[in-house]
Amino acid sequence: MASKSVQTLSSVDPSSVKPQESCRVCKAKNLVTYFDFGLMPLANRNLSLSQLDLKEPVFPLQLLFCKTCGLSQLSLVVAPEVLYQGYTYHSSVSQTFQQHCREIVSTLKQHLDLKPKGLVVEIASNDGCLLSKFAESGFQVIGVEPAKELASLTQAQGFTTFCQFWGPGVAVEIQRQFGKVDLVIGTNVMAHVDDLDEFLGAVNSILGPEGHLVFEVPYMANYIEQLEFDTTYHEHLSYFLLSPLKRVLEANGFCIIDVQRLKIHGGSIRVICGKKSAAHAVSASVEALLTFERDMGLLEEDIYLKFAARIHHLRDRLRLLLSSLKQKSKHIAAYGASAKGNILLNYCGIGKETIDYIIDDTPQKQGKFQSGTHIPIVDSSRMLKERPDYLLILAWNFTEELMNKTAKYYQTGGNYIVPIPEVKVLNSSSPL
Ligand code: JHZ
Ligand code: ZN
Repeated sequence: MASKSVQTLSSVDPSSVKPQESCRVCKAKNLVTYFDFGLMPLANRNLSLSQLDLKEPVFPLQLLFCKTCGLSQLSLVVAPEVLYQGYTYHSSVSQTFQQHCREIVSTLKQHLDLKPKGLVVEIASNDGCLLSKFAESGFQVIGVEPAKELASLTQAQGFTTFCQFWGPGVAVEIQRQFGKVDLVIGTNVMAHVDDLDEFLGAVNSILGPEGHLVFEVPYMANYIEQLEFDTTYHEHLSYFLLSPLKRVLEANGFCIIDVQRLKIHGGSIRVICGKKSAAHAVSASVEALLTFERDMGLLEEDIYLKFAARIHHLRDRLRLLLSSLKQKSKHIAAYGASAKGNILLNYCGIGKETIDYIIDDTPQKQGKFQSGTHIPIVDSSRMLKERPDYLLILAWNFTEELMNKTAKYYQTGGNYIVPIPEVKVLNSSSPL
Protein backbone atom coordinates (compact mmCIF):
# COMPACT_ATOMS: atom_id res chain seq x y z
CA MET A 1 0.00 0.00 0.00
CA ALA A 2 1.30 3.47 -0.83
CA SER A 3 2.44 5.41 2.22
CA LYS A 4 0.21 8.31 3.15
CA SER A 5 1.20 11.58 4.75
CA VAL A 6 -0.54 11.73 8.11
CA GLN A 7 -1.23 15.11 9.67
CA THR A 8 -2.33 15.17 13.29
CA LEU A 9 -2.82 18.14 15.57
CA SER A 10 0.64 17.67 17.02
CA SER A 11 2.17 17.61 13.55
CA VAL A 12 0.42 20.82 12.46
CA ASP A 13 3.09 23.44 11.87
CA PRO A 14 3.05 25.55 15.06
CA SER A 15 3.42 28.67 12.92
CA SER A 16 -0.07 27.91 11.54
CA VAL A 17 -1.73 28.65 14.91
CA LYS A 18 -1.45 31.54 17.35
CA PRO A 19 -3.11 31.81 20.78
CA GLN A 20 -5.27 34.90 21.40
CA GLU A 21 -3.76 36.24 24.59
CA SER A 22 -5.26 39.73 24.63
CA CYS A 23 -8.39 41.27 23.16
CA ARG A 24 -8.23 42.01 19.44
CA VAL A 25 -10.05 45.33 19.96
CA CYS A 26 -9.07 46.84 23.34
CA LYS A 27 -5.85 44.83 23.97
CA ALA A 28 -6.92 43.98 27.55
CA LYS A 29 -6.06 40.53 28.91
CA ASN A 30 -9.44 40.43 30.61
CA LEU A 31 -10.64 37.39 28.63
CA VAL A 32 -12.87 34.64 30.02
CA THR A 33 -13.69 31.37 28.27
CA TYR A 34 -17.44 30.79 27.98
CA PHE A 35 -17.76 27.95 25.53
CA ASP A 36 -15.50 25.11 24.50
CA PHE A 37 -16.38 23.03 21.43
CA GLY A 38 -13.34 20.77 21.89
CA LEU A 39 -11.25 19.90 18.82
CA MET A 40 -13.02 20.70 15.55
CA PRO A 41 -12.01 20.28 11.88
CA LEU A 42 -11.84 23.26 9.52
CA ALA A 43 -15.47 23.87 8.63
CA ASN A 44 -15.08 24.97 5.01
CA ARG A 45 -12.59 22.33 3.99
CA ASN A 46 -14.34 19.60 2.04
CA LEU A 47 -12.35 16.45 1.36
CA SER A 48 -11.85 14.50 -1.83
CA LEU A 49 -12.22 10.72 -1.83
CA SER A 50 -8.44 10.25 -1.76
CA GLN A 51 -8.13 12.43 1.37
CA LEU A 52 -10.54 10.38 3.45
CA ASP A 53 -7.90 8.00 4.79
CA LEU A 54 -5.58 10.80 5.87
CA LYS A 55 -5.74 11.94 9.44
CA GLU A 56 -7.38 15.37 9.36
CA PRO A 57 -6.07 18.35 11.24
CA VAL A 58 -8.36 19.46 14.05
CA PHE A 59 -7.95 22.61 16.12
CA PRO A 60 -9.32 23.78 19.48
CA LEU A 61 -12.46 25.87 19.08
CA GLN A 62 -13.16 28.00 22.14
CA LEU A 63 -15.02 31.26 22.69
CA LEU A 64 -13.65 34.02 24.91
CA PHE A 65 -15.45 37.13 26.15
CA CYS A 66 -13.56 40.37 26.80
CA LYS A 67 -14.82 41.83 30.06
CA THR A 68 -13.38 45.23 29.13
CA CYS A 69 -14.97 45.92 25.71
CA GLY A 70 -17.50 43.11 25.16
CA LEU A 71 -15.89 41.45 22.13
CA SER A 72 -16.30 37.69 21.76
CA GLN A 73 -13.38 36.04 20.05
CA LEU A 74 -11.75 32.68 19.46
CA SER A 75 -8.94 31.54 21.72
CA LEU A 76 -6.81 30.60 18.72
CA VAL A 77 -6.05 32.03 15.29
CA VAL A 78 -5.43 29.52 12.50
CA ALA A 79 -3.19 31.05 9.80
CA PRO A 80 -5.28 32.39 6.89
CA GLU A 81 -3.07 30.55 4.39
CA VAL A 82 -4.27 27.30 5.99
CA LEU A 83 -7.92 28.36 6.22
CA TYR A 84 -8.45 29.70 2.73
CA GLN A 85 -6.65 27.15 0.61
CA GLY A 86 -9.09 25.12 -1.54
CA TYR A 87 -11.94 27.37 -0.31
CA THR A 88 -15.23 26.25 -1.84
CA TYR A 89 -17.77 28.77 -0.47
CA HIS A 90 -19.51 30.54 -3.39
CA SER A 91 -21.85 33.29 -2.24
CA SER A 92 -23.75 33.49 -5.57
CA VAL A 93 -25.36 30.06 -5.03
CA SER A 94 -28.07 31.63 -2.88
CA GLN A 95 -30.79 33.65 -4.63
CA THR A 96 -31.51 35.29 -1.26
CA PHE A 97 -27.95 36.58 -1.17
CA GLN A 98 -28.13 37.69 -4.82
CA GLN A 99 -31.22 39.72 -3.95
CA HIS A 100 -29.51 41.04 -0.85
CA CYS A 101 -26.60 42.30 -2.98
CA ARG A 102 -29.02 44.16 -5.28
CA GLU A 103 -30.55 45.79 -2.21
CA ILE A 104 -27.08 46.84 -0.94
CA VAL A 105 -26.35 48.68 -4.19
CA SER A 106 -29.69 50.45 -4.38
CA THR A 107 -29.64 51.45 -0.67
CA LEU A 108 -26.09 52.78 -0.79
CA LYS A 109 -26.78 54.69 -4.02
CA GLN A 110 -29.66 56.41 -2.26
CA HIS A 111 -28.03 57.05 1.12
CA LEU A 112 -24.44 57.79 0.27
CA ASP A 113 -24.90 59.97 -2.73
CA LEU A 114 -22.30 57.91 -4.60
CA LYS A 115 -20.84 59.47 -7.73
CA PRO A 116 -21.96 57.76 -10.95
CA LYS A 117 -18.98 55.68 -12.15
CA GLY A 118 -17.39 56.06 -8.69
CA LEU A 119 -14.63 53.64 -7.69
CA VAL A 120 -15.75 50.75 -5.45
CA VAL A 121 -13.34 48.26 -3.87
CA GLU A 122 -14.80 45.07 -2.46
CA ILE A 123 -12.75 43.22 0.13
CA ALA A 124 -13.28 39.44 -0.06
CA SER A 125 -15.15 39.66 -3.35
CA ASN A 126 -15.69 35.87 -3.39
CA ASP A 127 -17.26 34.84 -6.74
CA GLY A 128 -18.31 38.39 -7.67
CA CYS A 129 -21.90 38.29 -6.47
CA LEU A 130 -21.84 41.87 -5.14
CA LEU A 131 -19.14 43.17 -7.48
CA SER A 132 -21.30 42.36 -10.50
CA LYS A 133 -24.29 44.26 -9.05
CA PHE A 134 -22.15 47.39 -8.56
CA ALA A 135 -20.77 47.00 -12.09
CA GLU A 136 -24.31 46.64 -13.53
CA SER A 137 -25.12 49.95 -11.83
CA GLY A 138 -22.30 51.73 -13.65
CA PHE A 139 -19.62 51.77 -10.94
CA GLN A 140 -15.99 51.04 -11.57
CA VAL A 141 -15.22 47.97 -9.45
CA ILE A 142 -12.13 46.28 -8.05
CA GLY A 143 -12.17 42.99 -6.15
CA VAL A 144 -9.69 41.76 -3.57
CA GLU A 145 -9.95 38.03 -2.91
CA PRO A 146 -7.24 35.75 -1.52
CA ALA A 147 -8.79 32.42 -2.62
CA LYS A 148 -7.23 31.70 -6.03
CA GLU A 149 -10.16 29.79 -7.54
CA LEU A 150 -12.60 32.56 -6.59
CA ALA A 151 -10.37 35.42 -7.76
CA SER A 152 -9.99 33.76 -11.14
CA LEU A 153 -13.79 33.64 -11.49
CA THR A 154 -14.13 37.42 -11.13
CA GLN A 155 -11.10 38.03 -13.33
CA ALA A 156 -12.84 35.91 -15.99
CA GLN A 157 -15.90 38.19 -15.65
CA GLY A 158 -13.61 41.11 -16.55
CA PHE A 159 -13.33 42.62 -13.05
CA THR A 160 -9.88 43.72 -11.89
CA THR A 161 -9.20 41.39 -8.95
CA PHE A 162 -6.18 41.35 -6.68
CA CYS A 163 -5.66 37.81 -5.45
CA GLN A 164 -4.37 38.81 -2.00
CA PHE A 165 -5.38 39.24 1.61
CA TRP A 166 -6.45 42.82 2.27
CA GLY A 167 -3.74 44.95 3.87
CA PRO A 168 -1.41 47.92 3.33
CA GLY A 169 0.40 46.22 0.40
CA VAL A 170 -2.66 45.83 -1.81
CA ALA A 171 -4.01 49.25 -0.72
CA VAL A 172 -0.83 50.96 -1.96
CA GLU A 173 -1.00 49.05 -5.23
CA ILE A 174 -4.66 49.95 -5.87
CA GLN A 175 -3.98 53.61 -5.10
CA ARG A 176 -0.96 53.64 -7.40
CA GLN A 177 -2.98 52.21 -10.29
CA PHE A 178 -6.41 53.78 -9.71
CA GLY A 179 -6.10 56.68 -7.23
CA LYS A 180 -8.34 57.29 -4.21
CA VAL A 181 -11.44 55.16 -3.72
CA ASP A 182 -15.04 56.33 -3.12
CA LEU A 183 -16.35 53.25 -1.36
CA VAL A 184 -14.73 50.26 0.32
CA ILE A 185 -17.20 47.48 1.04
CA GLY A 186 -16.92 44.08 2.70
CA THR A 187 -19.70 41.64 3.51
CA ASN A 188 -18.86 38.84 5.93
CA VAL A 189 -15.18 39.64 6.14
CA MET A 190 -14.60 41.63 9.36
CA ALA A 191 -15.20 38.55 11.53
CA HIS A 192 -12.35 36.87 9.66
CA VAL A 193 -9.76 39.55 10.35
CA ASP A 194 -7.06 39.06 12.96
CA ASP A 195 -5.32 42.45 12.89
CA LEU A 196 -8.22 44.89 12.76
CA ASP A 197 -5.97 47.95 13.14
CA GLU A 198 -3.88 47.02 10.13
CA PHE A 199 -7.01 46.16 8.12
CA LEU A 200 -8.80 49.43 8.93
CA GLY A 201 -5.62 51.49 8.56
CA ALA A 202 -5.26 50.18 5.01
CA VAL A 203 -8.91 51.07 4.26
CA ASN A 204 -8.43 54.56 5.66
CA SER A 205 -5.31 55.12 3.57
CA ILE A 206 -7.08 54.38 0.31
CA LEU A 207 -10.35 56.29 0.82
CA GLY A 208 -10.76 59.82 -0.49
CA PRO A 209 -11.64 62.49 2.16
CA GLU A 210 -15.40 62.03 1.53
CA GLY A 211 -15.13 58.27 1.01
CA HIS A 212 -17.07 55.61 2.92
CA LEU A 213 -16.42 52.23 4.43
CA VAL A 214 -19.46 49.94 4.56
CA PHE A 215 -19.39 46.46 5.98
CA GLU A 216 -21.82 43.77 7.05
CA VAL A 217 -21.10 41.32 9.78
CA PRO A 218 -23.14 38.68 11.67
CA TYR A 219 -24.55 40.36 14.79
CA MET A 220 -23.80 38.95 18.23
CA ALA A 221 -27.24 39.89 19.59
CA ASN A 222 -28.84 37.50 17.05
CA TYR A 223 -26.19 34.90 17.77
CA ILE A 224 -27.09 34.90 21.47
CA GLU A 225 -30.86 35.30 21.14
CA GLN A 226 -31.25 32.71 18.39
CA LEU A 227 -28.60 30.32 19.70
CA GLU A 228 -26.56 30.44 16.50
CA PHE A 229 -23.67 28.60 18.11
CA ASP A 230 -22.85 26.68 14.93
CA THR A 231 -21.68 29.89 13.24
CA THR A 232 -18.62 29.54 15.46
CA TYR A 233 -15.77 28.14 13.39
CA HIS A 234 -12.08 28.85 12.89
CA GLU A 235 -12.71 31.40 10.11
CA HIS A 236 -14.79 33.56 12.45
CA LEU A 237 -12.24 35.09 14.79
CA SER A 238 -14.55 37.81 16.21
CA TYR A 239 -18.29 37.93 17.09
CA PHE A 240 -19.27 41.57 16.96
CA LEU A 241 -21.47 43.91 18.87
CA LEU A 242 -21.58 47.53 17.76
CA SER A 243 -19.91 48.68 20.96
CA PRO A 244 -16.45 47.11 20.41
CA LEU A 245 -16.75 47.90 16.71
CA LYS A 246 -17.19 51.60 17.52
CA ARG A 247 -14.07 51.49 19.64
CA VAL A 248 -11.85 49.93 16.97
CA LEU A 249 -13.30 52.06 14.16
CA GLU A 250 -12.73 55.31 16.05
CA ALA A 251 -9.20 54.26 16.99
CA ASN A 252 -8.52 53.93 13.27
CA GLY A 253 -9.90 57.26 12.13
CA PHE A 254 -13.52 56.31 11.32
CA CYS A 255 -16.84 57.57 12.56
CA ILE A 256 -19.98 55.38 12.42
CA ILE A 257 -22.66 57.31 10.54
CA ASP A 258 -25.41 54.70 10.44
CA VAL A 259 -26.16 51.13 11.39
CA GLN A 260 -28.97 48.85 10.23
CA ARG A 261 -30.04 45.44 11.45
CA LEU A 262 -30.47 42.93 8.62
CA LYS A 263 -32.04 39.48 8.29
CA ILE A 264 -29.25 37.99 6.19
CA HIS A 265 -27.20 35.08 7.61
CA GLY A 266 -29.36 34.71 10.71
CA GLY A 267 -29.10 38.42 11.58
CA SER A 268 -26.32 40.83 10.66
CA ILE A 269 -25.57 44.53 10.95
CA ARG A 270 -24.64 46.90 8.16
CA VAL A 271 -22.26 49.54 9.47
CA ILE A 272 -21.75 52.71 7.44
CA CYS A 273 -18.65 54.73 8.27
CA GLY A 274 -17.02 57.93 7.10
CA LYS A 275 -13.66 59.42 7.92
CA LYS A 276 -13.51 61.16 11.29
CA SER A 277 -11.91 64.14 9.54
CA ALA A 278 -15.04 64.78 7.41
CA ALA A 279 -18.34 66.29 8.61
CA HIS A 280 -21.19 63.78 9.01
CA ALA A 281 -24.81 63.67 10.11
CA VAL A 282 -24.90 60.69 12.46
CA SER A 283 -28.12 58.65 12.48
CA ALA A 284 -29.92 58.08 15.80
CA SER A 285 -29.73 54.35 14.97
CA VAL A 286 -26.14 54.28 16.24
CA GLU A 287 -26.89 55.42 19.80
CA ALA A 288 -30.08 53.33 19.82
CA LEU A 289 -28.20 50.10 19.06
CA LEU A 290 -25.48 50.86 21.61
CA THR A 291 -28.19 51.39 24.24
CA PHE A 292 -29.93 48.18 23.20
CA GLU A 293 -26.70 46.22 23.71
CA ARG A 294 -26.21 47.65 27.18
CA ASP A 295 -29.87 47.08 28.13
CA MET A 296 -29.78 43.47 26.92
CA GLY A 297 -26.76 42.76 29.12
CA LEU A 298 -24.63 41.91 26.09
CA LEU A 299 -21.64 43.74 27.55
CA GLU A 300 -21.73 41.66 30.72
CA GLU A 301 -20.31 38.18 31.21
CA ASP A 302 -23.45 36.64 32.70
CA ILE A 303 -25.46 36.24 29.47
CA TYR A 304 -22.55 34.33 27.88
CA LEU A 305 -22.21 31.94 30.79
CA LYS A 306 -25.92 31.02 30.44
CA PHE A 307 -25.43 30.40 26.73
CA ALA A 308 -23.50 27.14 27.32
CA ALA A 309 -26.44 25.42 29.03
CA ARG A 310 -28.77 26.40 26.16
CA ILE A 311 -26.37 24.87 23.61
CA HIS A 312 -26.19 21.60 25.56
CA HIS A 313 -29.97 21.47 25.68
CA LEU A 314 -30.29 21.99 21.89
CA ARG A 315 -27.64 19.35 21.18
CA ASP A 316 -29.44 16.80 23.37
CA ARG A 317 -32.80 17.56 21.76
CA LEU A 318 -31.42 17.19 18.22
CA ARG A 319 -29.59 13.97 19.02
CA LEU A 320 -32.68 12.50 20.65
CA LEU A 321 -34.92 13.38 17.73
CA LEU A 322 -32.53 11.93 15.14
CA SER A 323 -31.89 8.74 17.07
CA SER A 324 -35.61 8.12 17.54
CA LEU A 325 -36.12 8.57 13.78
CA LYS A 326 -33.28 6.15 13.04
CA GLN A 327 -34.87 3.61 15.40
CA LYS A 328 -37.94 3.84 13.18
CA SER A 329 -35.64 3.19 10.16
CA LYS A 330 -36.25 6.62 8.66
CA HIS A 331 -33.93 7.92 5.95
CA ILE A 332 -32.42 11.30 6.74
CA ALA A 333 -30.49 13.56 4.39
CA ALA A 334 -29.35 17.16 4.90
CA TYR A 335 -29.41 20.30 2.72
CA GLY A 336 -26.57 22.85 2.60
CA ALA A 337 -22.96 21.75 3.12
CA SER A 338 -22.39 24.98 4.99
CA ALA A 339 -19.58 25.71 7.41
CA LYS A 340 -22.19 26.06 10.17
CA GLY A 341 -23.63 22.66 9.24
CA ASN A 342 -20.19 21.18 9.64
CA ILE A 343 -19.87 22.48 13.20
CA LEU A 344 -23.44 21.51 14.06
CA LEU A 345 -22.87 17.88 13.05
CA ASN A 346 -19.33 17.58 14.36
CA TYR A 347 -20.13 19.20 17.69
CA CYS A 348 -23.32 17.18 18.17
CA GLY A 349 -21.55 13.95 17.22
CA ILE A 350 -23.95 13.27 14.32
CA GLY A 351 -22.35 11.41 11.43
CA LYS A 352 -22.77 8.98 8.56
CA GLU A 353 -24.74 6.53 10.72
CA THR A 354 -27.54 9.12 10.80
CA ILE A 355 -27.21 11.38 7.74
CA ASP A 356 -26.98 9.57 4.40
CA TYR A 357 -25.73 12.55 2.36
CA ILE A 358 -25.73 16.35 2.21
CA ILE A 359 -27.21 18.08 -0.82
CA ASP A 360 -25.48 21.23 -2.01
CA ASP A 361 -25.92 23.17 -5.25
CA THR A 362 -22.32 24.40 -5.32
CA PRO A 363 -20.64 22.34 -8.08
CA GLN A 364 -17.24 22.73 -6.35
CA LYS A 365 -18.58 20.99 -3.21
CA GLN A 366 -20.35 18.11 -4.98
CA GLY A 367 -18.47 14.81 -5.04
CA LYS A 368 -16.56 15.81 -1.92
CA PHE A 369 -17.04 14.85 1.72
CA GLN A 370 -17.69 16.99 4.76
CA SER A 371 -14.61 17.32 6.96
CA GLY A 372 -14.82 15.48 10.27
CA THR A 373 -17.95 13.41 9.63
CA HIS A 374 -17.02 12.38 6.03
CA ILE A 375 -20.67 12.54 4.93
CA PRO A 376 -20.83 12.70 1.10
CA ILE A 377 -21.90 15.98 -0.55
CA VAL A 378 -24.12 15.42 -3.58
CA ASP A 379 -26.32 17.32 -6.02
CA SER A 380 -30.11 17.46 -5.64
CA SER A 381 -30.81 14.67 -8.15
CA ARG A 382 -30.01 12.13 -5.40
CA MET A 383 -32.77 13.53 -3.24
CA LEU A 384 -35.29 13.44 -6.09
CA LYS A 385 -34.42 9.80 -6.76
CA GLU A 386 -34.30 8.56 -3.17
CA ARG A 387 -36.79 10.85 -1.48
CA PRO A 388 -35.48 10.78 2.09
CA ASP A 389 -38.08 10.83 4.88
CA TYR A 390 -36.44 13.85 6.54
CA LEU A 391 -34.25 16.72 5.36
CA LEU A 392 -32.10 18.38 8.01
CA ILE A 393 -31.66 22.02 7.01
CA LEU A 394 -28.00 22.78 7.70
CA ALA A 395 -28.18 26.20 6.00
CA TRP A 396 -31.02 27.28 8.35
CA ASN A 397 -30.31 30.93 7.42
CA PHE A 398 -31.75 30.06 3.99
CA THR A 399 -34.65 27.86 5.18
CA GLU A 400 -37.24 29.74 3.13
CA GLU A 401 -35.20 29.52 -0.08
CA LEU A 402 -34.45 25.82 0.45
CA MET A 403 -38.11 25.07 1.20
CA ASN A 404 -39.20 26.88 -1.95
CA LYS A 405 -36.66 24.92 -3.93
CA THR A 406 -37.92 21.63 -2.55
CA ALA A 407 -41.62 22.59 -2.48
CA LYS A 408 -42.69 19.40 -4.24
CA TYR A 409 -40.96 17.24 -1.63
CA TYR A 410 -42.82 19.13 1.09
CA GLN A 411 -46.18 19.10 -0.65
CA THR A 412 -45.96 15.35 -1.10
CA GLY A 413 -45.35 14.62 2.56
CA GLY A 414 -41.63 15.37 3.03
CA ASN A 415 -40.40 16.52 6.43
CA TYR A 416 -37.82 19.15 7.32
CA ILE A 417 -35.84 19.41 10.51
CA VAL A 418 -34.76 22.97 11.26
CA PRO A 419 -32.18 22.88 14.07
CA ILE A 420 -31.72 26.58 14.93
CA PRO A 421 -32.95 28.57 16.93
CA GLU A 422 -34.71 25.51 18.32
CA VAL A 423 -35.17 22.03 16.92
CA LYS A 424 -38.38 21.95 14.89
CA VAL A 425 -39.96 19.43 12.54
CA LEU A 426 -41.92 20.98 9.67
CA ASN A 427 -44.27 19.27 7.25
CA SER A 428 -47.41 20.24 5.41
CA SER A 429 -49.51 19.38 8.48
CA SER A 430 -47.30 21.57 10.76
CA PRO A 431 -45.94 24.35 8.53
CA LEU A 432 -43.49 27.13 9.37
P1 JHZ B 1 -24.12 29.59 4.16
C1 JHZ B 1 -20.41 31.25 5.07
O1 JHZ B 1 -20.74 30.30 6.05
C2 JHZ B 1 -18.94 31.42 4.96
P2 JHZ B 1 -21.66 29.07 5.74
C3 JHZ B 1 -18.37 32.63 5.57
N1 JHZ B 1 -17.38 32.26 6.51
C4 JHZ B 1 -19.28 33.52 6.31
O2 JHZ B 1 -18.80 34.46 6.90
C5 JHZ B 1 -20.70 33.18 6.42
O3 JHZ B 1 -21.12 32.44 5.30
C6 JHZ B 1 -21.58 34.38 6.61
C7 JHZ B 1 -25.71 25.85 -0.05
N2 JHZ B 1 -27.01 26.19 -0.68
O4 JHZ B 1 -24.25 30.72 3.25
C8 JHZ B 1 -24.61 26.78 -0.45
C9 JHZ B 1 -27.48 25.40 -1.69
O5 JHZ B 1 -26.87 24.37 -2.02
O6 JHZ B 1 -25.17 29.37 5.14
C10 JHZ B 1 -23.69 26.73 0.74
O7 JHZ B 1 -22.81 25.62 0.61
N3 JHZ B 1 -28.65 25.75 -2.30
C11 JHZ B 1 -17.78 33.43 4.45
O8 JHZ B 1 -20.94 28.10 4.87
C12 JHZ B 1 -24.64 26.48 1.89
O9 JHZ B 1 -25.82 25.94 1.36
C13 JHZ B 1 -29.35 26.85 -1.96
O10 JHZ B 1 -30.40 27.12 -2.56
O11 JHZ B 1 -22.19 28.55 7.02
C14 JHZ B 1 -25.00 27.77 2.59
O12 JHZ B 1 -23.94 28.25 3.33
C15 JHZ B 1 -28.84 27.68 -0.90
C16 JHZ B 1 -29.60 28.88 -0.46
C17 JHZ B 1 -27.67 27.31 -0.27
O13 JHZ B 1 -22.78 29.83 4.90
ZN1 ZN C 1 -11.66 43.98 24.59
